[in-house]
Amino acid sequence: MNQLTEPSFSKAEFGDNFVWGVATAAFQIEGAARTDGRAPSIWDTFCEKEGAIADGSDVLIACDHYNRLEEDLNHIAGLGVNAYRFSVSWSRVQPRGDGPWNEKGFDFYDRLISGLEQRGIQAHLTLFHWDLPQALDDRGGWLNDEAMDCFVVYAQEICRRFGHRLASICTFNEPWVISILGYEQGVFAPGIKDRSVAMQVAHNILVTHGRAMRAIREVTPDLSAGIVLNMSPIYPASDDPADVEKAKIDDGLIVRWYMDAIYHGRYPADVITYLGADGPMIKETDMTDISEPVDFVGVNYYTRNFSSTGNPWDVTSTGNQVTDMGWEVYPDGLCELLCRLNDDYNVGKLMVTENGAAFKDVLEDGQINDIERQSYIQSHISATLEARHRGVPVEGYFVWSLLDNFEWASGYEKRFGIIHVDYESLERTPKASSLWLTEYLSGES
Ligand code: GCO
Repeated sequence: MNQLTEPSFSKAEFGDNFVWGVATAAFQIEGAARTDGRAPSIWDTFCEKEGAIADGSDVLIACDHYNRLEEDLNHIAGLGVNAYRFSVSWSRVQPRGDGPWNEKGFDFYDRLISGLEQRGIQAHLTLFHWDLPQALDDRGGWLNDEAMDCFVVYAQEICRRFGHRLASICTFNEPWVISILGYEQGVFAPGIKDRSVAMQVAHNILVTHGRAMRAIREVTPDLSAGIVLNMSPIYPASDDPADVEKAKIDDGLIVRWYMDAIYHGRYPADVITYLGADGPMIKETDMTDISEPVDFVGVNYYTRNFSSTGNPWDVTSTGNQVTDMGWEVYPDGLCELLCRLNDDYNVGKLMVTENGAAFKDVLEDGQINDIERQSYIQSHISATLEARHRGVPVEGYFVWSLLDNFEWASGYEKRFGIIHVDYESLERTPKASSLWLTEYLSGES
């Protein structure tokens, strides 16, 4: 099962304009959490909460990317990718989430974008990858209209300064994770456990997204702008009608809630009924705001899911490989998902904005032979190509992630990087998967 399979695809088949990238997020790699005027985000606060992070870690240093920018840019360029997806730490450029801008924070992203330009690499910027300024959360966060207005101002300022230098901009990364893991399950910041709050946050984020889209277009009408969603195909765990129904609702909560709202301007009726009193309060203009047209949807795909009303699904039962996160390796799910999004929503353009895997790496004689990660990436590139063959306009693929990094509630225990990070010395060591990617992208594989 863990054998490296020969890639059944060639880079040439993707064409010359295909976007090949690696992805990161500010909070997970930058470190320098208290440097040059950056203020805390809700994730800094969450790290201080007893038991919230598996290894009790924080991001005071993380990968120290803030101080090792040039070295990391050289690693990105060395891979041979033509694109880099990164996020901006809002509280670095605007410590309180409103009020004064922090020029030192902007300087960092200016140097980052300049470094990409010098190396001929496209910059794909994400405005919000979960690190809401703590000062805004103190005033009610996503439940407060104020934070929503502040985000629009922040989006415009980023566009004013950097918009003309970007290949794309994304408003929010994974609103499902933000709302459900952060406000219903409470396992991510800010650690709230209330479904009605979670659904209101999910709604408010979509409204904010739509308003920000409009604001971005005012400043930078030619910039490709969209949103990034985490999605998986959901299957019932058995033929039992209760499982079938649950799978339908779970699909509604993770895929249709966002896609129906953005593309059709309404929430799925079955999910609204299911939520009952926990459904969000929707103001008159909200759905029009949410359905502001997007230029692309970014898809973050890692695995598929099974829904069950009984015992939780046993991930080993399919016999497929399982990653260190406990996620089944199922590349066909990516092709299936991309085809379904195209069929159901007629999306103009899709990009796979995150795809990758955590495995336990062994550093031996200065090398990491991460054959399982390499195979994972190959099989998902292959699935992406299959979707293109089936007519789906998927125009980019980004590996998650450039570096091993702070994996949220798992701390530093899970490694997703194609470049290894030694958290003592902060030394970077390219893993076999990254060497393979370089060879593949050079067209010689
Ligand atoms: C995501 C997250 C990443 C995670 C990755 C692995 O967007 O889901 O953006 O930050 O590290 O998904 O769990």
